[in-house]
Amino acid sequence: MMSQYLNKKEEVADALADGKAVVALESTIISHGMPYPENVETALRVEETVRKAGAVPATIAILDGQLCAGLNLDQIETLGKTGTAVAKASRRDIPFLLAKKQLGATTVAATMIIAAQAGIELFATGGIGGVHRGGAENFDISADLQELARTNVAVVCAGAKSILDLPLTLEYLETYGVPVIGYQTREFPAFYSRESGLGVDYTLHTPEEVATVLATKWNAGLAGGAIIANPVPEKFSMDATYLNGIIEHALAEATREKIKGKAITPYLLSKIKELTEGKSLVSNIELVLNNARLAAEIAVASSLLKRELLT
Ligand code: PSU
Ligand code: MN
Repeated sequence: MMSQYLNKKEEVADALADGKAVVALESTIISHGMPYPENVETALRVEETVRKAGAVPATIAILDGQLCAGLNLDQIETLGKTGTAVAKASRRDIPFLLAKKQLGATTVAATMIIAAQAGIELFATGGIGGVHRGGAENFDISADLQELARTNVAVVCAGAKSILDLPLTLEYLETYGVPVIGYQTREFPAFYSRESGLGVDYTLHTPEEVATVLATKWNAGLAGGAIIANPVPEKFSMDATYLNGIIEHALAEATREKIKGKAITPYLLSKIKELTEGKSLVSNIELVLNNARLAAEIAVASSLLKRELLT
């Protein structure tokens, strides 16, 4: 459902009205996921990658009391420069930020909500939130998972980081009926590494195949999103054992410093970057670009499919 707060950038509105391919992009990754200026540079490269693959990018954020689908350069720059001082906005935060006309960087969950209102079906990001380690006791389960269960947007990601409990995350997604598609892989990728040792139920090999399955899901009246898990390119894949050591270290520091709730994911991301001496940032950037390209290719295939069905 569209709300009175929705503001589609003209280019995005035009593309959607013409049935052209559009890809949604999140903004928490800009303000909380990477340091300045790499965050702004990456956000712009991601938009450029989407364009090169034939789709229109719509970076999403909350600004001036509006749910914005599509940002201009100044707005992206503001999000990147303000960094973690921007409110990290998930579903529960949206009404406060709108009412108070405050700046909000949207998580996967909030980006899905706004994308769905705008009529955008494809969304590219780095990694999704999930069930945190110890989740069975501390109940720290990202709102991203509930959103995937209810909102009709497909998320292209490189899996999830092993800062999370990946087996529990996959169990949760199964319970809530969220399809997890491995793109040219039988394994659920672990963000920085191509492998996690965990399988996916379905493997698809082309953007057209993915577009067909997504259209079939929604045409069959099955509400909710889907995950298209696209492994980091081989060249930028990091050694899982090395990373697990780093992650254990980062988690121990988070516990010592009593970091909890919405602060834990950004804290761990910056700790990992510090402990890998910046190497994790390089693979983070490359996997986001890789996901943006695939999301655009799927969006193009979806738009062709809809045209064929119309003619
Ligand atoms: N995982 C990453 N990078 C990120 C995030 C997650 O590898 O930037 C961000 C995304 O915006 C995701 C959010 O939606 O963190 C999840 O936060 P939480 O675990 O608090 O729900
Ligand atoms: Mn949480």
